[in-house]
Amino acid sequence: MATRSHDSGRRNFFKLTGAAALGALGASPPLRGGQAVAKSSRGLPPLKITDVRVIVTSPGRNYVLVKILTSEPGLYGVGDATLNGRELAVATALEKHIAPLLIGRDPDQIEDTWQYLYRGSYWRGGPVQVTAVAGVDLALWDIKGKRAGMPLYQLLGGRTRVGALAYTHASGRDFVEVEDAVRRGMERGFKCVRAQVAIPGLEGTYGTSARRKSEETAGRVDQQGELPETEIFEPSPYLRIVPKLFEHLRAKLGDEVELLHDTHEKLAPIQAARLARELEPYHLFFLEDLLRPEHKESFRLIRQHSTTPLAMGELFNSIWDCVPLITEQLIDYIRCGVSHIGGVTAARKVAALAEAFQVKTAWHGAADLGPPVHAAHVALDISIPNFGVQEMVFFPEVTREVIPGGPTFKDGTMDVSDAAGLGTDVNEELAKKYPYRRSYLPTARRQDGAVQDW
Ligand code: CS2
Ligand code: MG
Repeated sequence: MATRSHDSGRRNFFKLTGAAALGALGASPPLRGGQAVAKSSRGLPPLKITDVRVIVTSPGRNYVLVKILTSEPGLYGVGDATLNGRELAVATALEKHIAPLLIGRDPDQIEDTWQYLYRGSYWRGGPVQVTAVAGVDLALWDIKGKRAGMPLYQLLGGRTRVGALAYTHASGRDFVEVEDAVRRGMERGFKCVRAQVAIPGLEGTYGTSARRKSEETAGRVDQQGELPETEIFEPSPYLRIVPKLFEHLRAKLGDEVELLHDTHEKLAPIQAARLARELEPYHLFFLEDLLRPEHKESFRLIRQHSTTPLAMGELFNSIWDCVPLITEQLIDYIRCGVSHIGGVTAARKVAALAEAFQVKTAWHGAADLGPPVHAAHVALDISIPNFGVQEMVFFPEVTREVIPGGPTFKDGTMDVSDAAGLGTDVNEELAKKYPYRRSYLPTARRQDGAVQDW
């Protein structure tokens, strides 16, 4: 019975390779005769995750940060896992469900950890789980960069450009206010400006704050109420006013400045097709989030009627959400937020998929994504071939004190330093001074009371 001895030999082989595989993947193999398989890369000692701290703080607005500590004294990584209006759901997922899985793991095994957390949870996907995984992923890339003594963009393949073209926000209660705000953005060096105008007669319009001048709100998601404010939206007045806004801006500002607009998921497919076509004469850089994320197939209808460049994706939570729009080239810019798509590990795959279909990146860079995410955005932007444009915000001083570091802005472009890792950090002591405050994004309804996407 040769096979049997062979069988026992084969069984031993699989047992041995299994243990070795486990060892290699950061989960410490059962000790055999007291000898664990020591693993080192480039002579670096094996590393273990020793602690995971979830920091919920509110310097200016709520943020959730993940600090991963390792067995190497002083070596830690910081990631951001902020999900506006659902911060504590993500923090709890991290503290109660994910952190216990990380202790003892090898932080070097970023891809395996991503797969383990995403697929290993069986119930996969969705903004809460994916944002939690992204927070861990960002912290692990931060650690790997510090370990390698390299900034993230170098780990991702080095520079493909000197800086990332950035855009800012301009908004106003009327055309003149928006025009002035765009001019202020241009005076600050921006070559690309997103323009939003209030809809007369309607209570609150996305991207426009009745109370403040636009750049004070630039990127800032107004510190929202303890309970959601309700805005009223009607598509007809919106569809009438937006083309007129861009007609006014082109007449006053000329064609040099690149203009963008965010419809914020508010229209039905044929309304979106009409708006995209009526904006054609004003050559927008892109028109963003025309439809709800559930209506991806309806982008075909918009493409049939218009050549206005389209951007979509900040509500996507996985590369699989992006596949149909990218592979059918139904959009020109993919707009995921790195912390909402699953971190650097997921975002670089989205960028690679997009490259193959001539789709560019325009990562979602609003103020409710923390500085570590913005640092990751720019590291990707300056190291991929298919970068399009980067949304940016100026974080208030209080935020930068608690979460120091992050991209810089000069002459219309963003860049990151050569600090190892993400180049951002968290001041845990200072963070305690700004306790979490429950706050909700606004909601929206039609005039007849029906729920409308905000
Ligand atoms: C917006 C965001 O910047 C954008 O493109 O869509 O400001 C968005 O409204 C917020 O991030 C929602 O939390
Ligand atoms: Mg948007």
